[in-house]
Amino acid sequence: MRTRIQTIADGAKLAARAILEFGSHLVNPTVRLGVTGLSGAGKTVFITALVHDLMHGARLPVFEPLASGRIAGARLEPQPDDAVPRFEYERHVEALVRERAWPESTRRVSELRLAVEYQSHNGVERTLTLDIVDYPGEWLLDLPLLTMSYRDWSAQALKLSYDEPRRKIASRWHAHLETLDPDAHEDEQAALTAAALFTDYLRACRDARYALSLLPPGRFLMPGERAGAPAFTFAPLALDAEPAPAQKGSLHAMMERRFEAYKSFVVRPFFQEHFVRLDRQVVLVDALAALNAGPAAVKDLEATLAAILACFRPGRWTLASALMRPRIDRILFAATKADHLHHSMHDRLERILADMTAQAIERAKFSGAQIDVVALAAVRATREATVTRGRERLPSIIGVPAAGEAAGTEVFDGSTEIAAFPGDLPEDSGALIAGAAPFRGLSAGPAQHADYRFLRFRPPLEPTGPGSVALPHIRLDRALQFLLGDRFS
Ligand SMILES: Nc1nc2c(ncn2[C@@H]2O[C@H](COP(=O)(O)OP(=O)(O)OP(=O)(O)O)[C@@H](O)[C@H]2O)c(=O)[nH]1
Ligand SMILES: [Mg+2]
Repeated sequence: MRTRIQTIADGAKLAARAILEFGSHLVNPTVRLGVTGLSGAGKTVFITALVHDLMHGARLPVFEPLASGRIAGARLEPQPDDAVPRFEYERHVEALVRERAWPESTRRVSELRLAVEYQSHNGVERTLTLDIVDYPGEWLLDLPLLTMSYRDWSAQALKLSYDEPRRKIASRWHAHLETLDPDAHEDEQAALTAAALFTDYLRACRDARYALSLLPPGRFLMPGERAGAPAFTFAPLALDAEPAPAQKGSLHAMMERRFEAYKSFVVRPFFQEHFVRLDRQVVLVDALAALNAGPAAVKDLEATLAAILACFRPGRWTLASALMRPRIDRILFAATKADHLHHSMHDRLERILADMTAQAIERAKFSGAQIDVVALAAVRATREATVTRGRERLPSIIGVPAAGEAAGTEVFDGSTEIAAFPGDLPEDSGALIAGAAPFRGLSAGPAQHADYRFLRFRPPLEPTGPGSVALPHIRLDRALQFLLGDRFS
C-alpha cells in the first residue's frame, strides 16, 4: 500500500515538473541528452569532443545542420540545475589538446548546457539549448532494483555468482556466506564483512582481465560520500525458496531494511532527478575491452546491454507509467574507441554491437523509440598503415601507446610511435556472441596468448593553425546526426 501511495505522490510531483519543463520548452527549445556507459567506456571524452567540435565548427560531414552551414555557433551557458556538478569541459579539453592526456576518471553525474544558434530549414534564426547529462552506466543498471524485493535480488545475485568465471572470483565471499544464518540475530560485524567481501568480488569482476559488466548495486563500486552508511552495508543472503517474511531482529531483516534504504536514498532519487527527464540517450560501450578479456566478458556485456535497454521500456516501470511518457525517443548504442582498429574492421565492430543488442532491441520496439548502433571514436588517436610481414600484408594502426602499456615483453614509454596489428574481428559476429567462436582473452592466461590486444594510445595532436587544434574522430558526425539532427529543423 505504502509503495502505491508513494508511487502516486511521486508521479504527481514528476508530472508537475514535466508540465513546467514542457512550457519552457515551447519558448526555448531544449534537448536533454543523456550520455552514459560503464566506467571507462568513454563518456568524458565523448562529451568533451562533442562540445569542442560544435563550438569550433569541426569537420562533421554527416551532421547535416553543421555541414550545410546552418549552425552559426555554439556557446556554453550556465547550467539549469543548481545542485548538479558542472561537467568540467575546460579542464578536460585542456588535458586532451594541451597535455595530450586523456581526462581523469569521473565518478558522478555532471551536466553542461550549450546554446546552439542555427537557421531553421525555412531560414528563421533560432537557438537550441542542449543540456548534456553525464552519468555512470552503473546507476542505470541499478534501476531494475526498484521493482525487486531483497529476496529476488539475493537469489539473482547468487545465481550469477555461481557461473564461471565469477564463481572462482567469489570464493572468499561464498565461504563467508556459508557461515551466515539469515534467521540469526542481526549482527553489524557480519553485515560489514559480508558487504566488504561482496564488494571485493564485484570489484575483481570489473578488473580488465575479466571485464565483466553486470555488477549491481552499482554504487558499491563508487560509493562517494556515502561509503560506510548502512544503505551501503548489505549483501545477498542464501534464503529459502519459501517466501517466509524476515523475522524481526534477524540478520535477514537487517539486510532487507538496508537494501530498501539503498533503493530509497540512492536509486529512486537518480531516477526522479535525472533519468525521467532525458529526451535522448547515448549508451557508450567498450566492446573492445570485453573482447580483450574473453568470451565470458562478451556474454556478460550482452546481458548488461539487455538490462540497460529494459530500463527504457515504458510500461515496465510503475513510476514511468505514472508519468505518461516514453520521453526518450532516440537511443544510440555506440561502440567506442574504434580507432583501436583498422577502418576495415569498423563495420564488423558495429555488427558485433548490433548483434549483441538485436534481441533486446526487438523487444523494445513497441515503445516507439528509435534505436541505432554505431562504432565510433570521439577522438581518433591513431593513423593507418599496411605493414608487410613476409608475404602477409597486415592492416595496421599507428599511434603512440600510453606510458606503461605493454605488448609482449615490450613496455612503452609514452613517446614512441609504433605500428600495431590489433587482430581481425570475426566476420560472423553471431558465432562470437553465441560462444560458438571460442577465442582466448586475458582471463584465460598471459597477454601474449590473447587473440585480441587493444593498446591504449595517447590522444592525437593535429594543430590546424595558430592556437587551434582539431580533434579528429571516427563517425562522431553520424552519431550526432542520429541524436540531434532532426532537432535543428
Ligand atoms: N583511442 C581512444 N581512446 C578513448 C576514446 N574515448 C575514450 N578513450 C579511452 O578510454 C578511457 C576512458 O575514457 P573516459 O571518457 O574517461 O571514460 P568515462 O566513461 O568517462 O569513464 P569514467 O569517468 O571512469 O566513468 C580514456 O582514458 C581513453 O584511454 C577514443 O575516442 N579513442
Ligand atoms: Mg568520465
